[in-house]
Amino acid sequence: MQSVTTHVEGDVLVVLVNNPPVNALSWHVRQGLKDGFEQGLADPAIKAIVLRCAGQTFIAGADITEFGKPPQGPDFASVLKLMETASKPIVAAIHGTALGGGLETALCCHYRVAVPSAKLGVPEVKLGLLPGGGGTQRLPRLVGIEQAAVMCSLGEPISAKKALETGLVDALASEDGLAADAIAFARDAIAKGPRPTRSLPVKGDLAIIEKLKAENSRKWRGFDAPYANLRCVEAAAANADIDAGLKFEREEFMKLMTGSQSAAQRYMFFAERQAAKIDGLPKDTALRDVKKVGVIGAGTMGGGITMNFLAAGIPVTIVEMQKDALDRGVALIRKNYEASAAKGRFTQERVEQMMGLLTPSLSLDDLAQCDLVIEAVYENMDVKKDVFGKLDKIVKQGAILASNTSYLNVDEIAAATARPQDVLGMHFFSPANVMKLLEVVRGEKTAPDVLATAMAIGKKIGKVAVVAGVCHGFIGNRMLAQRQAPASQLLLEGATPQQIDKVHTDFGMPMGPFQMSDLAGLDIGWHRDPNRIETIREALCAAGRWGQKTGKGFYDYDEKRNGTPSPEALAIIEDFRSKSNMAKREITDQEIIERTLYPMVNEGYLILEEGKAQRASDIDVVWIYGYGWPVYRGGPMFWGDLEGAGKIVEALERHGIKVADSLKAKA
Ligand code: 3H9
Repeated sequence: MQSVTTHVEGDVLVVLVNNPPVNALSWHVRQGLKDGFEQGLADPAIKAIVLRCAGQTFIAGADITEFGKPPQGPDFASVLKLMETASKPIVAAIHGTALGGGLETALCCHYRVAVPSAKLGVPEVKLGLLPGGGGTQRLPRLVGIEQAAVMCSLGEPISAKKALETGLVDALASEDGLAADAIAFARDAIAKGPRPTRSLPVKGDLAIIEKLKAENSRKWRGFDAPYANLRCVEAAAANADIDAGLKFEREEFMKLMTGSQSAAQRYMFFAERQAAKIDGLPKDTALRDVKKVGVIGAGTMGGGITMNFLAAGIPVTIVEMQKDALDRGVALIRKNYEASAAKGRFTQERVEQMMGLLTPSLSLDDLAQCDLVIEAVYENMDVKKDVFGKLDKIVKQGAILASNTSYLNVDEIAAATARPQDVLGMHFFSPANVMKLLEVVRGEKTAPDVLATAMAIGKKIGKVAVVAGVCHGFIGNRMLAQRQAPASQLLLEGATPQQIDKVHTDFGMPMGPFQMSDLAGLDIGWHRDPNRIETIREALCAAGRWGQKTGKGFYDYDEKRNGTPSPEALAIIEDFRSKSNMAKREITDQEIIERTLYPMVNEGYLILEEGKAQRASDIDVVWIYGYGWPVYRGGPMFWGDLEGAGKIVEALERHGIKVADSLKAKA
């Protein structure tokens, strides 16, 4: 199959790209475009050219799989130049998503028409890049500095309607008549002639640049690409000569392209898509129908889980044992939705629509007709087994029974039913309506179609779902334990919570181990006996320092929950240390990395050795979407490779930590 074909419609040549799945600009597409446009320009009977795409979408960008490989075919810039300087008008006919290099190709056409459902954008920043095909220079000429700065630095696409308002497209075509409408537009353009974007002046106000930096300072912490995008937009304003701006853009693009941040973000793009694939499962495995969901538990987790399904238009029956707990849970769901509506995220009508899909209940019997039931009760094996035993008797055959357990053995839970093939774990992360990660825990007896259905449901409710095997804490929490335990040990040896947390936040994590403990609550799992003190955590709990909820934990908190170092907590730690006869010593930041992050990498290797994760990149997806590992570092496994297996093994052995065989083999 040829990826670019041409056909003549009277005096118009149509250049048609057909490179499934997303019409990426692979080398053979660039070659085809060059040949197609040259053909049109050389033929005196052709007066105008239309560029259109077959399939789902207009060109969705450069072919990311080609990055870093030896170049083939004509380079992108030369194809763009051929188009922009063409002597005959070229019209881009846009449907689906014109993204990145795709939109840049459209910008080098002289006119653009789009169907109303189309979306247009430059998402390169999400890959740690910038639109390096002239996007940062041509967008400010067409849509102005403000709109261009927003599009380049945030990477969100805009609708065709907005594109029309801003001048990015010249006309809207009818949804089903793009081919004919674009040809008609091209015929009209013959008289007007070509209108190269490069010939337009840059308009707009640079004040937007500082505004964007101020508004996004938290979100962009540690990232290079948003700032590089803004520098290029500034260069567009500073250089009336577009070629000078293009040269600057090229230099900035190459810096990002060859750096580790973009390598990590591009890796994550594919890792996320790979995670959806289940090894050994035929692609055409028939899924079970999930039209009605049950959630047991209306606490923070149950409520958050419920919100995902309501937002996806799936009715939920939520069950609690006590009326006041049920009422509280339902009221909280409403309050959360109303807070979002107040911020303008959606309308009050939508709030009512979603709440209309919710059925509160005090009886498990009301779950009988559900296709999927998710249990989110207290984290205790006996309680869970009791719930599953009851569900087995109540819920219709063929339904999927899932536990939201974060640590417990899913096989043991499944054994409480007579249908273990229908049981698995669906582990959401708190807050469950916000966090994107879903660990789907495959039990020993989980049926393939049950697993596939849970993964598909995850996608439907906007999660990134990852398959995990049964083990204590699955992928994420199992690795987390390898960070938290040595962090506590480092306190005993002389580090402060602030020092350890700062190493982690400087690394790019949203919070460090002790900030996280304070958020979760230090009293979780505490025996509640203030006279029994065997750990620093127990000493803090005994002093009423239970974390953020009591206004004090490892840190002191104000009413807005801002934490500051706590002299009292430090004194408690000092006291515990001297009672433990531990000598205090200087701990370096490097030692903190070696003892809290390297063991996580090591644990990742063990998880793979035991087959509890399908692939290393799945582990990285878990850490990026479940725990806020900085995406520009690509997850612990990717980062471990960058650090070097040899360096990690040497450090782990120096600290007396047992090293996974597969990590050792890599060193
Ligand atoms: C760029 O353009 C740089 C230039 O500015 C400068 C150059 C000098 N390349 O997401 P899906 C694959 S950077 C290669 O599941 P959807 C994807 O891996 C690029 N492959 O579909 C998947 O493969 P598989 C700027 C790509 O319908 C399959 O296509 N552009 C590319 O949910 C289906 O993808 C972007 O960043 C690609 N560019 O969403 C846009 N894109 O089936 C990136 C996708 O084997 N793409 N694949 O797993 C997207 O955002 C979404 O794919 C899109 C479709 C919205 C288009």
